[in-house]
Amino acid sequence: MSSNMITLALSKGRIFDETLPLLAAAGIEVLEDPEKSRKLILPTNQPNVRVVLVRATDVPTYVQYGGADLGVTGKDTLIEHGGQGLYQPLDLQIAKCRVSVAVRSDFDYERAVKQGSRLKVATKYTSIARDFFATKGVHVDMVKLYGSMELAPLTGLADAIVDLVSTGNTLKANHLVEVERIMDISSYLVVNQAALKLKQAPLRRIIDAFASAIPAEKN
Ligand code: PRT
Ligand code: MG
Repeated sequence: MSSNMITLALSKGRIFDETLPLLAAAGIEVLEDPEKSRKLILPTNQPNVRVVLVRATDVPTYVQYGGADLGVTGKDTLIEHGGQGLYQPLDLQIAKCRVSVAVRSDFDYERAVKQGSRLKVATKYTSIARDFFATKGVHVDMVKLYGSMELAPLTGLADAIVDLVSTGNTLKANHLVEVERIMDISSYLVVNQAALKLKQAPLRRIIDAFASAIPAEKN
């Protein structure tokens, strides 16, 4: 990789889509559509800027170890990763959702929590879930999953799930109800700390352009 090349790590889907307007504000246009191309490295209109496509959960890792100079990642993913080696200059206010506790509509969550019995929790977000239930003083047996958390309470794998909720339609479709809201989530710009020193000017230009293009908070 040439030393003046800037590599941005993005995941396909909502993060890629919602980052495009921010890139446009920096004068950067991605030249290929990730939904149509099988390429993992996408060129841009700027010869020294490229985009690498990685799994959402791998974005912080790529940036931490310098596989990418910067990336866009959900706060959920960032918390689970730990954030080591990452400069987090901007809350981009995109890909918004929340982390919540959900249970089957026929499960008495309040009672289970009050009784002090152990709660079986299935989640991909073990770190967020552990912290949350520890603060509440609720003992949990954690079941780590990598997807389709909604299935866990329906099959008896768990009493509760900790998962991302946006519209709530997925919960509703699976007869689950949101019983606690743990935190609000949005996506952050993360930058490799060494890259920020070595490629300060071009990275600062991108960070500043992103900052100027962050969607206004709507209330
Ligand atoms: O999908 P894949 O397994 O490849 O990876 P991923 O799920 O890690 O990535 P992706 O692209 O789905 O999500 C990337 C980031 O987008 C997450 O880390 C969040 O920060 C953010 N985000 C925002 C969301 C949602 N909104 C969201 N709704 N991520 C996931 N969802 C899920 C939610 O868990 C539910 O299962 O989408 C489903 C639909 O949500 P409802 O409530 O609108 O029905
Ligand atoms: Mg997903």
